[in-house]
Amino acid sequence: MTLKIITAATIATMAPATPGYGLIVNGAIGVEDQSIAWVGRIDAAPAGWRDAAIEDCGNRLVTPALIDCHTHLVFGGNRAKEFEMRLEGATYEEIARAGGGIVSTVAATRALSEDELVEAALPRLDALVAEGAHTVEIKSGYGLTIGDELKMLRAARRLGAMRKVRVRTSYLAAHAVPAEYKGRADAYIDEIVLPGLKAAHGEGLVDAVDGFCEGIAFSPEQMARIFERARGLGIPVKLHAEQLSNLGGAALAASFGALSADHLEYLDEAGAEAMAKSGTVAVLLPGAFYFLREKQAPPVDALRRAGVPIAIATDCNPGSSPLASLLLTMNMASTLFRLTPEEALAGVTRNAARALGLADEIGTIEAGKRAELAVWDVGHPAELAYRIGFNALERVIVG
Ligand code: DI6
Ligand code: FE
Repeated sequence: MTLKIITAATIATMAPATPGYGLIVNGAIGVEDQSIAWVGRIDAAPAGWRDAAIEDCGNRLVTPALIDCHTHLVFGGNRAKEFEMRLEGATYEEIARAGGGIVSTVAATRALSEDELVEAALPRLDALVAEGAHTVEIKSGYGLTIGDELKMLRAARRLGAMRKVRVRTSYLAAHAVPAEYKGRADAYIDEIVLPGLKAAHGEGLVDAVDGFCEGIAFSPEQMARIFERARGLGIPVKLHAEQLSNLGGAALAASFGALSADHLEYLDEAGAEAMAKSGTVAVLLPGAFYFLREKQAPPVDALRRAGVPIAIATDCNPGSSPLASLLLTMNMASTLFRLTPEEALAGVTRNAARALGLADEIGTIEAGKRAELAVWDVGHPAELAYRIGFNALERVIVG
């Protein structure tokens, strides 16, 4: 049994019971066998810990290691060309309807082998890790055949083994209707999405089932069919909902006890209340809002009033959010969505853990959680959301 004490000038525990960041000045974290045994002031270390080894983080801030709970990190190619088209006046939806958009990344992703997908995604993962991320969710959804969806999920799992990060996978075959099924979304669901889910689940590749509920993608009725199947297999669900219009996707997700509903720019009061009732986390994605120059911000006040936990994530993807920085995501959440720096930090720690079904394991610095910590060269946690293009990470401590 190894006992270790980690000390720092300030610890932001993000514990829900403590107001604010759960700050402890001259703080210490007792770690036993990879887990947090106690947290408190160094001068209050429990008896029995007098001889523990001490790792002193000095005059720094310690937070929970960061969590990116919504990414499409695995894909082929990029969409810089489309970015140029948008600058010449085309909209995201127009490009999607003209056969660009998600479907063009599908062609580029199908063309790559599993090895090549891993190689393409690794620099993006490394960018997240360099800013203190230790848990990253990765979705499929650019394969859209059973084989290519499985290939993406296997690549995602391999990324987790190549770096010291926990990767959680989401099956997102209901991301777009591929060209070969144009106008036949229901057949695509029956012939690809549902059998692909069974195959991916059988290989242990699915931690959650996701979908894109939107006019350019799948209807709530179609998503419900997929969620029924997920429920039958005992897999939790989440949903891209209310990003470009309000189809009631969040309420649908909530009716299936979804872990999260994501985007939510067009969410209404009733949707927020449904999410609160089911404990569904709102995952806000300021990178996509910024990059698509959306005008309608998500209803943050309605979410607060209803008591919906708010997470934020990069949505790292080639089309709507080519963003691989959680620190910039925090800054954007504050500047664009008016989240407080404290809400932004909770959004990439405590609430992001909950959006992945990992709230019992990670996301706060509390007894019983795993010791996964980020050490920052800053004096106060508000500095993390405040700076732009500046990485104050000193190190990550795991276990
Ligand atoms: N919503 C998004 O913002 C991304 N996927 C989704 O369902 C966009 C993905 C892409 O454009 O490639
Ligand atoms: Fe997304």
